[in-house]
Amino acid sequence: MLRTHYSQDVDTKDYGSTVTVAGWIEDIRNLGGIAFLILRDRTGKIQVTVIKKETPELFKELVSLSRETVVSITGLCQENTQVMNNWEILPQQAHILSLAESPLPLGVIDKVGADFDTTLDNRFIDLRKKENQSIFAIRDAFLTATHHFLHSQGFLEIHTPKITTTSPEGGTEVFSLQYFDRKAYLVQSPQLYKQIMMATGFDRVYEIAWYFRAEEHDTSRHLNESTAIDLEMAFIDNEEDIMKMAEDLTQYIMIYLTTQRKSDMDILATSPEIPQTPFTRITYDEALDLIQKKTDMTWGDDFGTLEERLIGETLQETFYFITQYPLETKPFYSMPNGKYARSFDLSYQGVEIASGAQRIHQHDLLQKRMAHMAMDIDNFSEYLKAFRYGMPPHGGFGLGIERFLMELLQVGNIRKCILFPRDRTRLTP
Ligand code: AMO
Repeated sequence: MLRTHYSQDVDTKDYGSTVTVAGWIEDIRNLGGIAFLILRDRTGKIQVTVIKKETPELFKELVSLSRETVVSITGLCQENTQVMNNWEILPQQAHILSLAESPLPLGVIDKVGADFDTTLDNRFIDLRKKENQSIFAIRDAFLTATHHFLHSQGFLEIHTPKITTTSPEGGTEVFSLQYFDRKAYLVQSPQLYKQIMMATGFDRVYEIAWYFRAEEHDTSRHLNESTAIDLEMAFIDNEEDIMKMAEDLTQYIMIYLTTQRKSDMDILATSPEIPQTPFTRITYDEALDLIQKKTDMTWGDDFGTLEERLIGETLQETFYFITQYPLETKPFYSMPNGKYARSFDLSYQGVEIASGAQRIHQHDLLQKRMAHMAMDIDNFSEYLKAFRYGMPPHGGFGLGIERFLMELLQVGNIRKCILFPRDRTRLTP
């Protein structure tokens, strides 16, 4: 293999021997008789020191290269406590693997930042920046932690269809598409399928899911294509069982990230605290009381971004649940409890990162709720069928991966936490 993982593969035993390394030329400092090339790969950077009088041809070739050119360099690995990593390479041979055009559409180490659209337009370069590499290393660890934890709790990972004929989370916010001679939609969430799975006997399932939502929002916390941890579990007593799973998962993820990804957290200058469980729970009514004087919201309205922030600021808690929402603010599948739903939202620093509920598992009640909400029941016949032949009590939640990361890493915009964001105006790259 061509590439050497610098910081992982080279150590003191290599001092004095010939090694081959490969990567992107981040910077070239030519001082006339000596030049320093900074070479970068996923694991870090190294210095290549080229001395004109020792290798004149190579010197000429290397100093003429453009930034971000990909090279492979073979040379002597030499100890030098003056440089990063305490060693450098004195090159004997170089291969230009891919010459970068100049000027770059986006700099990797430039001090002057480009505007946000330019960074997203040139995402393949933007992702070379170490802060961005850290975001996605943390995202990867976030998913690893999720898999560990949920498997330890007996969950089975599933994949459900993304092309469908129904829209569980509200009728208008769907992307439609032509499916041969029929009209179909991209799913807003795996909601209906993860519930159908509860009728199969797989009583604990989860999916790293895609959400496709044709919402017109153009905010720093909404995407039109986002991902989530979606889980569903059966034989629950009530929504409290689901909240317990959500807080335990969250705590596990936070412990995992702060131990396994400490260096990436440091790069992003964040050091989150491990939350204690149980998280604070306040009801919708209590939350409304807290902010009553600061908002003109009335009972039955859903909390918006502003209200969520106000509640967060007033409560002074990192993670907390808001429970018992008015039934009419929640989707048809939420289990009623008088005029409330057995539902909850999980907030992180005043931003909703997850929502969940105990679901209605009784066929007739479900049909009644759908009729009450003026839904086209025929359209949901396949879903409803799963409730007629043995459906245990169940519930679950969906936790937005980008929302969680955005709050955890305090990056200010959700688009930074997904590789190629899709928003109101952005469909490329
Ligand atoms: P909900 O619609 O609240 O619930 O979504 C769950 C979580 O997904 C994230 N999320 C989004 N993130 C970025 N951009 C968006 N447009 C977006 N929409 C949602 C949020 C949110 O808390 N089926 C239910 C979940 C369940 O009850 O199991 C659902 O989809 O973090």
